[in-house]
Amino acid sequence: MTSRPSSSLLPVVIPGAALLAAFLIYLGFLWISDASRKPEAPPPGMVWIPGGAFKMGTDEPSFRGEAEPIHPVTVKGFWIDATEVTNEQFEQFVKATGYVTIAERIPDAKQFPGVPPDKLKPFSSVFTPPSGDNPARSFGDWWKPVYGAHWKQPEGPGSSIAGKEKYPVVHIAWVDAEAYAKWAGKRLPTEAEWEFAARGGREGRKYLWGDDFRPGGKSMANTWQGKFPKENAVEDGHRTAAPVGTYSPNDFGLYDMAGNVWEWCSDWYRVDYFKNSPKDNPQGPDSSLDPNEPNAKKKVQKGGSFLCAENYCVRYMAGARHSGEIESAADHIGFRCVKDAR
Ligand SMILES: [Ca+2]
Ligand SMILES: [Cu+2]
Repeated sequence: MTSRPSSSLLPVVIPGAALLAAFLIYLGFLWISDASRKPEAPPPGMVWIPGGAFKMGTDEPSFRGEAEPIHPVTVKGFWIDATEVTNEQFEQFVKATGYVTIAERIPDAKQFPGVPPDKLKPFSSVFTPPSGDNPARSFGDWWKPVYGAHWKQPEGPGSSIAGKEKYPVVHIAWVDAEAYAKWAGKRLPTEAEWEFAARGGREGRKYLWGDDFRPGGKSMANTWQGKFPKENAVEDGHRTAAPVGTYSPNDFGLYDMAGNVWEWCSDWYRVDYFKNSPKDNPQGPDSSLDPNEPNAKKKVQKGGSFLCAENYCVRYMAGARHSGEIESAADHIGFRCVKDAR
């Protein structure tokens, strides 16, 4: 017969060796439960980003303080798409759900006061290099609203995505990206997660791959070479978007975290957020504020695009950020998703 321990045995003094053993078992339990948070099989096309600490933001003078101060942040582990969401992936979503993107919908008259009803037709913004002696000083000089431009017709009526299955989907508003992520059982990354993943576990680098923009003369990202917005030297081989994964991956194995297309994050955009961001797993502010567009509801975009040039935007640099109105799209805006471990 075995006797079961009675509660009267519990208060006995545990010898030091037993205490140590209990502690080691406890540590082992912590290790197992932590490891189990990472699913055994990677979701297709996704890469595990182990959690960690990093210094977020940049004090590069060209960004006029919009990504300052550089501040310490920690994120938990998560899965992230190795590439930007492609046309063929987005097409599966549309086929399955019948989803209609913002760029394909008739604009809300309330958002376009003064525009006559016959002009309120679906449109999106297409980069159009200014011609001739147009001085091209502000974005209105190169962003052209094009009726009928959307993800399936990136340059407008007559254009198509045939043969562009592996190109990043573009003309995606934040609302569209969010809808896709939900359908895919994923979510949009927080800005902190996105930047941690982009930096590839490296610190203090000017670019995601190092301090030299073209190491050994090799293009590391799809950006704009030459004088924006008129002269694109196309030294990297692509005038507009490039197929995902054209350039070398970062140290986490992620492609196009700099250049190609802008990528939406889940955070609202506030220019001053980094001044009081929490340290652990920041989720962004409660609402957006861009002093230049105080009435716009804006979310964060990261990574820069094929239009970012040394003389103009430079936001392919590590730590840079940008923002966009949640219902506006353009031909240099796409996204990728993340997924929590089970
Ligand atoms: Ca390029
Ligand atoms: Cu840019």
